[in-house]
Amino acid sequence: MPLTKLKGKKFFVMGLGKTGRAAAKFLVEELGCKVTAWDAKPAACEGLPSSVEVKKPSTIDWSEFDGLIKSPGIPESQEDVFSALAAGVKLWSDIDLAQLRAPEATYIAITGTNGKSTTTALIGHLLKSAGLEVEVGGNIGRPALDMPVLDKNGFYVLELSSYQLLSVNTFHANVAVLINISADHMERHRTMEAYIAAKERIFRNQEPSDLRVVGVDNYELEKLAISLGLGVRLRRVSVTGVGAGVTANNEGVMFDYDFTPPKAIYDLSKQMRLPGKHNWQNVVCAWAAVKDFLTIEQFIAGLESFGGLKHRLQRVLDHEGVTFRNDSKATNADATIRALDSVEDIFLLAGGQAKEEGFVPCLEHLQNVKGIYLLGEAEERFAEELKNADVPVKRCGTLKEATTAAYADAQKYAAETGKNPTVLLSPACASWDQFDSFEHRGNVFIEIAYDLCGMGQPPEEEEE
Ligand code: UMA
Repeated sequence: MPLTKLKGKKFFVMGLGKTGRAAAKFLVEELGCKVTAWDAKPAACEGLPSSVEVKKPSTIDWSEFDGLIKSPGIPESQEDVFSALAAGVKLWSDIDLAQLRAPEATYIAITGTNGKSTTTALIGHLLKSAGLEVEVGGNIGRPALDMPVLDKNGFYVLELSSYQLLSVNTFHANVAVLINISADHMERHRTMEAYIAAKERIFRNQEPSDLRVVGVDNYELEKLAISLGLGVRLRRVSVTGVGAGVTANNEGVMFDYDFTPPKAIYDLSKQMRLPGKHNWQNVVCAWAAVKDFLTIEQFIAGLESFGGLKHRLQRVLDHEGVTFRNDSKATNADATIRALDSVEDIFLLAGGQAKEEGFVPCLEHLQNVKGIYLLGEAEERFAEELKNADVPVKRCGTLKEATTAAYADAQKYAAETGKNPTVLLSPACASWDQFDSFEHRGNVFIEIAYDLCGMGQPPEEEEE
């Protein structure tokens, strides 16, 4: 459908976070639409283009409207959304509009429960480092309509959440990647079947010649891969030895079975930026997604120059045999388990504002942990949960105290064993008791690490 068909139409924009603001601006400035908008927070309604009318959705006559764009976080079952849809107003996602605006570019869309930001950033980096024109956005933090328009030579690499996928309408991915699936966002989707159905929408509107990349290590996704049918382009990927087109084995060696005999592409155990099996799954998915556009040499060069994502097992610095890693994004036990299973000789900083499950799920994953340093509101609860663990636990109160104590013990351990221990911030907690956000907590940790090692101020990070 040409975008011109939407020119001058009447749209309601519900929720004025990043997505809603970018959409309102685009509709007014580029399509000359009449836009009415609303956000439950009064401050969010400020600073919009002057022609935008701000009006509460419950007071709206929906028969006057042609289209609705809502923030991904607002559920389809919300009363106002329901009223609009019942009145025949068409729901659009910003992803649909972004593609209608730049229809000739190539779209690589990535979803999954875990690792989708890393995979998205990695795919973007691989293509960029091969000299291609690339924009990276979506759930990773940059609304699709904030990205510049690319022509037929350009690539959009979009992380899509289940929330965003529920609203896509005309969007069509040239390459769609579904990495993995496990229960998440159940308060919104209610059942696992509904959650998988939302994720499956990434394949919506694809032509048989478009590419589907599916991580078949989950039984549910193996079933889904089969249901995509014969005669479509499908690359199955695995890191658990399941027969697939692209795999990594237990030692981290990537194989591509499209070659005869299967070709060993790269030994992932040799790179330190993306450690652990869960990251290997991201890399294998990335290769499956980009291998039509890059040579193996370009892929390896890009992989080796990828800095990793900030706050996700980020390697901060190495000093006198001790490594500091920032995994501040690990705001729940599941995420911390992934870190604990990926790194050796760990001096772990944990605690903050605890989630329902507390630290308990991590207790069976402490084999690589040499000491635990607790901080924040969760300190007492975590200390109690850890009382029978076979690991020394120190209560430190603050991130600074915890990092200082962990570093001192890690230095001692390095000197005694000759090994390379890691001071790992992977808190299994939200940050809001002592910090503004997980990003803030991670940045403070980086500063403390640099300070402790006498290395001055950390360098400005280049965002992928
Ligand atoms: N609001 C209402 N009425 C409601 C509910 C919300 O008016 O009933 C308002 C809120 O006051 C707020 C706005 O709607 O001002 C929604 O803000 P938001 O932060 O939810 O949305 P955006 O700023 O547009 O951010 C969204 C994604 N957020 C969500 O899906 C919740 C961002 O993903 C994404 O980066 C951004 O679009 C750009 O595409 C964040 C996220 O948490 C990182 N995603 C979830 C996840 O990764 O698990 C899905």
